[in-house]
Amino acid sequence: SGGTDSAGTSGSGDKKIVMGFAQVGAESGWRTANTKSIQESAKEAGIELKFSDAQQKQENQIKAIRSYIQQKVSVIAFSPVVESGWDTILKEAKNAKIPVILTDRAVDSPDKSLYKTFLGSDFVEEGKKAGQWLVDQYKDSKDPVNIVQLEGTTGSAPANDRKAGFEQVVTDPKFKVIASQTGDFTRAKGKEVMEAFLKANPKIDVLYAHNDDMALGAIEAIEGAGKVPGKDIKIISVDAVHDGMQALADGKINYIVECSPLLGPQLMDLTKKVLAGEEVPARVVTEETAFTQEQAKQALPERKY
Ligand code: GYE
Repeated sequence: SGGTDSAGTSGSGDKKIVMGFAQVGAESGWRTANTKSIQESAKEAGIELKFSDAQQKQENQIKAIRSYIQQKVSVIAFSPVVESGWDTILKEAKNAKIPVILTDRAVDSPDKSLYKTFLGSDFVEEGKKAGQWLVDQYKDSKDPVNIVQLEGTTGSAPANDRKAGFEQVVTDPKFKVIASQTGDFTRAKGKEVMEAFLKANPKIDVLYAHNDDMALGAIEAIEGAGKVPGKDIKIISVDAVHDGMQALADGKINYIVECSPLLGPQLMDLTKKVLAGEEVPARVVTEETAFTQEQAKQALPERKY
């Protein structure tokens, strides 16, 4: 290819690429699969990976990114835990001439020159798919439908967008969101918040959980309250990780919108292109589907996460 890449070496690939990756945490099955995908694909691509887990705290992610800048890595990739508050650290990376690639979650910085590209799902679309299933499911009913919502991490792109997409589609006034609270994308919190919802609300028809893990925690709460998940309370969630798909096949969840965590190979590919000075699209959207209970039974044996 020739030319000079940002690390100042010839483009022939003789200098090792070092990636600093600032992960959100290990909050869910999705995240575990995502981390594995990134680690495995870095190895396969011959990219040296420096990896940090921020335990869902923005300040830890900022610290990790700052340390990657000091270590003069070739590229920084990260999944921003929340959307806001990244401009300063992104400017520091830009001043140090280290390209940044966003994966999985977006930032709301108006200055798009602060990062090279954003690879990940369309979370609004996911919320719409979840809502559409609900609308279709209740299309012949005139009775009110009481919905509770378990939101993802407050301020995160998937929580904001999955909520917004759902609201865009679920517009009929018979649908009532009677309670909505964050469960921080974890099983433990999903269970705890669902227990509180059940205590406060005698009639809950539907649970919309922003990820499978919160739905799985909520299932424990529902069973603990003597109700049947998937029947007494219909459940919709997002991700389609293995345990979620199993619960769907078992009839405890009714519908799951897929969100793929397998972003590693595309991330390594984009990294090599960026460092070679090639043009990359500003936005790369992951391809996804959704599953009913019957489809989950069929898909389960082949699932990779
Ligand atoms: O849906 C959830 C995880 O950002 C898409 O984060 C990701 C979300 C995923 O904790 O399970």
